[in-house]
Amino acid sequence: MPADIARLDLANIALELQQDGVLVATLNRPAKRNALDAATVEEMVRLFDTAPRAGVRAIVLAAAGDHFCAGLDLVEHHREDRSPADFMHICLRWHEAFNKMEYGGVPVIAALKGAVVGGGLELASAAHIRIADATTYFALPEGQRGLFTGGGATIRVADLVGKARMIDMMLTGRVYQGQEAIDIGLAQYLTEGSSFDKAMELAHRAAANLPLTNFAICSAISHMQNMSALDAAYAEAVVAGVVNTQPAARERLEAFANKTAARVRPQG
Ligand code: 1HE
Repeated sequence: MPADIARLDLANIALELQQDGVLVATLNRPAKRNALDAATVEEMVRLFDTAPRAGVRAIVLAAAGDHFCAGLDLVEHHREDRSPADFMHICLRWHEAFNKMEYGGVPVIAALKGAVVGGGLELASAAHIRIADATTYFALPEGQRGLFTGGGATIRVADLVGKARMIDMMLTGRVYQGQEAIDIGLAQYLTEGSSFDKAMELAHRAAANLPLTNFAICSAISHMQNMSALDAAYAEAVVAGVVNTQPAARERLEAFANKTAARVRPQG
């Protein structure tokens, strides 16, 4: 394991680095259904800050126990009895972690199971690929708890499912699961077996791409969504100028030119 990753020494997220640079990061508070306390969010800030510079080529975000993540640690929140300013700063740290995740340039693939609710859905929505299994369900119970989303749902969940569905989820506590969750955009894959196995398969596939290409895919697209179409087109040209002329791509282009590279074919 690269020294920078080993040095992280996280208590609530277990790390395992595989040979091809796929890092398995497992939320590891199953007794608390992986609820996000302030300490875990700080660990995520450090992890997603470090991984892009440590040669990590893809991250599988997994969870111990039956549930991916129960969202904000409500017990801690109750105990701390935070002021508005305190909780604003907590939310800013969630944004720091999730922005580093979404914009960091390393593919993050979330292996979802059980509850993906509240802040757990905010976390999942910052991943680049979400995989659900038969046990996975999505909800925003903040409305029922007397709370509001604070970890980016108004941006990312609304982006995935649309404003109207997000408002309905919050007003009524509506739960989405199975094929319907896929159909509305909460996840891109629904597996019959384990979402973790599928996440590993996709992570290994993504890790075989050139890192600079993945950097562009996993940061430029998100940045460009925040720009005007005019600015995004300009930025796209600049990014493509750098990525599409990288020396490491020449081998792949040569393989296509001399007909040794795989062709794109329909599946099955
Ligand atoms: C927790 C949390 C939590 C469980 N904070 N401790 N999120 C929610 O409203 C979800 C709240 N949680 C639940 O609805 C359920 O716990 C689950 C559906 C996730 C799991 O149910 P279950 O029956 O497996 O577990 P449980 O018996 O409810 O909980 C087991 C333990 O996990 C228990 O602790 P224990 O010490 O009594 O054993 C629970 O207290 C603990 N636990 N969920 C703290 N969320 C930036 S703003 C974001 C806004 C939000 O995310 S609001 C939160 C939405």
